[in-house]
Amino acid sequence: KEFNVAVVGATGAVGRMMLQVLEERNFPVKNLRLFASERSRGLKIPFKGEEIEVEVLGEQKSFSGIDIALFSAGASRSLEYAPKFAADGAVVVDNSSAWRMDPQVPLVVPEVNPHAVADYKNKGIIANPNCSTIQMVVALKPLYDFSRIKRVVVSTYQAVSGAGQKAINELMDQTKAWCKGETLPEPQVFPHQIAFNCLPHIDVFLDNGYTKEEMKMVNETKKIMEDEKIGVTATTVRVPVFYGHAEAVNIETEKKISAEKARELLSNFPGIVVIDEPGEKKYPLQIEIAGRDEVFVGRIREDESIENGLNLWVVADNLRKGAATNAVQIAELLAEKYL
Ligand code: A2P
Ligand code: 11C
Repeated sequence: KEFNVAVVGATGAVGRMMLQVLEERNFPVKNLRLFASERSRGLKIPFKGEEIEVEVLGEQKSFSGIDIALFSAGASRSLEYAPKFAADGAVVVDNSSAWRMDPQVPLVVPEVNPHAVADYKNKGIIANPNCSTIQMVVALKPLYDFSRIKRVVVSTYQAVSGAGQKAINELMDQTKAWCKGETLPEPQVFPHQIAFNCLPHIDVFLDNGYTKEEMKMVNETKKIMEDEKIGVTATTVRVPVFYGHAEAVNIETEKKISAEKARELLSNFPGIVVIDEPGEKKYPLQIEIAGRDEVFVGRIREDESIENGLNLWVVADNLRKGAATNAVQIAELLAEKYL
């Protein structure tokens, strides 16, 4: 069976990766439609040897005939258009934050809660979690299945590509100017210089002093793990890396999990690759895992300051497993089991 697929935000960093992943995984696409803004009018994007012209979102009378629509064009477009696509018969897999906490909308990481996909029937929408949440819950799941996790303390080291194509260009332009000894261009995307700097500020600040990115990690983790009681506290940091988010994750479990047991549980879990030979200088690195679809875990240690604790270093490609690959995996589940 083949499906009519749409990608909304097809010209963006995630949208382009969605097209690449659909092609790589040979998703059964019958017809493909691409949507972006007025800025991309007339642009043609290659897919499986064909050139497909981008449509300007909003100029269509209806969206009928689309089976699956992958959205990554920002939350306001998702809020407005996901219900329209769904009303016209598509199932929307939405990469924005717009629908994630809607109790009617499933929030899915296929390795963790694939059964939740069935709830697409409520609104015709499935939400793809935030990139930093996705890679963390994949690493938590095999440990959680062995012993309930009571609390997670996470600090992130997030790539600029998480903030889109303009952010990638900003790090590039600042770095080039610095290398030439020129005055750095003024930041447009980030609140301060990102080249050679780390910013403890991703997305906007909320009333509780945390950023929205930090609270996404807290709230989305509870929903995906289906455990409102997991305590999660996060500090999210933007670092001058192009691709791949890294996370230092501290976990407190109910039962003791030795480092050796954790290594075994993580190694046997689909979608995880353990790289943990510190004596050989082997641990997951952003520049090495960029372009891969798995979640990489290393530096697996027992936390000696508490009875049942572990420390992990978790790295994944934020545009792939953190966004496009996870969305395409959800589309695969839909195609195989539901549509
Ligand atoms: P466009 O390239 O035409 O602006 P990124 O996160 O990499 O910046 O990408 C954002 C994506 O969302 C792009 O494909 C962008 O299209 C799309 N987008 C942004 N604003 C709109 C809009 N008003 N209507 C449709 N697509 C939009
Ligand atoms: C970042 N995690 O790295 C963000 C990007 O809610 O989908 C993704 C924002 C989101 O900047």
